[in-house]
Amino acid sequence: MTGTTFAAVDLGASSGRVMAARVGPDRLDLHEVHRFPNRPVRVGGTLHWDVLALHGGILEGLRAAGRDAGRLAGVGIDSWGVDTGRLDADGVLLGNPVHYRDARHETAVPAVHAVVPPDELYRTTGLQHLPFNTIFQLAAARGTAQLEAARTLLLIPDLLGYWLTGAVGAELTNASTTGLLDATSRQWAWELVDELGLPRGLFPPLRGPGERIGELTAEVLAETGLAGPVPVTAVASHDTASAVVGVPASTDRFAYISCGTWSLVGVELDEPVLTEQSRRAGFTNELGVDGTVRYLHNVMGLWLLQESQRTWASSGLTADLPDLLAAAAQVPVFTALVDADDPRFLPPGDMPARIAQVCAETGQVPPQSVPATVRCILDSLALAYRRTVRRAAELSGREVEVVHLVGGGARNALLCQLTADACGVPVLAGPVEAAALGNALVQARAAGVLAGGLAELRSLLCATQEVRTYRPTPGSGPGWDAAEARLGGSRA
Ligand code: ADP
Ligand code: LRH
Repeated sequence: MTGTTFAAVDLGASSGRVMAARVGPDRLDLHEVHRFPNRPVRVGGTLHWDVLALHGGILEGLRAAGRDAGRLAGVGIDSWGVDTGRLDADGVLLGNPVHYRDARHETAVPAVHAVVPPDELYRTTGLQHLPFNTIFQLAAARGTAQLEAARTLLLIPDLLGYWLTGAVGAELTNASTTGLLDATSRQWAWELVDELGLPRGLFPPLRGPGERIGELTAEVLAETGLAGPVPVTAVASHDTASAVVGVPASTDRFAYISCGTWSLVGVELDEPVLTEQSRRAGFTNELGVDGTVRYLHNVMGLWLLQESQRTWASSGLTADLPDLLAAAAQVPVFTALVDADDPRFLPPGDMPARIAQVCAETGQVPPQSVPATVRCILDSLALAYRRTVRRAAELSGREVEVVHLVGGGARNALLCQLTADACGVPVLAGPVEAAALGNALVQARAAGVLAGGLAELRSLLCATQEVRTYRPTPGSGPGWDAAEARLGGSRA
């Protein structure tokens, strides 16, 4: 059977990958042609993304995809949200984009809230308060020479798409992570932009997932050895939005956990939920494809484990993941629990020490070993997933009978089983590369290779992708009820 090959570029906080996706009406195969680390760099006291290295990784990946497929029918890029590059009047990037984990962003929160109170912000933008939302990043940069010189603001996939095509724009699903998009009209929130004293000209025209951005420039064709023309499509450029497209759901009564560096936990809706209750519960209304709303909450995610591994490796302790998980499986459940969403876990640094400190503060004996710390992280994540899935269902009125867990975390069998036990419903784990699959599906539909809505795209996923089912362990429910009550007491 034949198929058409698209390059899906998916940039996560821990690594970037270029996938060659072969797509046809009955076919969807993904082949990883290049993976490269995404390492933030601290310089001059500021944590940056190495965006030129990411561009270099994309070029290398496109070259490999071309070698693999012969001819590429298109390219699409998705990445993490909120962060931006700024172009000057000549269209040149002004400095490296600052990482959302840099501490400077949150310094601007009080100033923004003094102009627009949090409840008003939520009614307009529907975004969970995170101290690094673009709105706060821009406020923190006010008065800097860089922002004065900036003429165009580009989210990361839009910046990389600009380097591939020369065309500027702001893709909608990712624009919905900025805190500057109106969740109801789905346009830039101009009143908010004016109130914050930001120049309207910074914000490029919006484009929807599936719209054509342009074609690879002659320079990119020469660098990659690809034969032109190669169209570049705006996919759901927020990685979480692509991952939600990539959920192999066969019912609309599902919740999802996009489980990578972050765990994005929620449901898919047709309309935003902009109530005060929803704001207080920390739920976001990001946009998805085909007019959907991703009603979700950011759980701190496998960052807790990644950053612990980094700490252990730097002190010479074993940080090999399969070994750590096997050892953690031997530690009894609920030995120590933390609120995974504690904001103190957000910045880079010694994670095991922070976890130990939070345990001590909440009257628990801190984990006494590396496996016990891993177990504390996994139990705490599963508990956060349970709380969030249940709250999302309550606040949105959407029934949930199954949880789809996609992303790198789907490889973590212990976490998947704990999630099924904690949530009390089956967990369907996989695909690991849901974001790249969602990226490829949106491109294929835009190119006319596939037709239909999300249900049709997902039925292709159901027919082609492997999924592993984890059922709740009989009798495990009461333990999780008690754990929730125990943690509830220690939550602020
Ligand atoms: P991101 O897109 O945010 O960079 P990924 O979706 O690639 O994240 O997920 C990365 C995470 O997946 C890792 O931090 C790790 O915890 C988990 N993971 C990857 N491979 C495995 C594995 N073989 N076993 C268990 N967990 C894994
Ligand atoms: C996940 C993600 C998440 C954002 C965060 C900054 O990669 O895009 O949806 O909140 O990164």
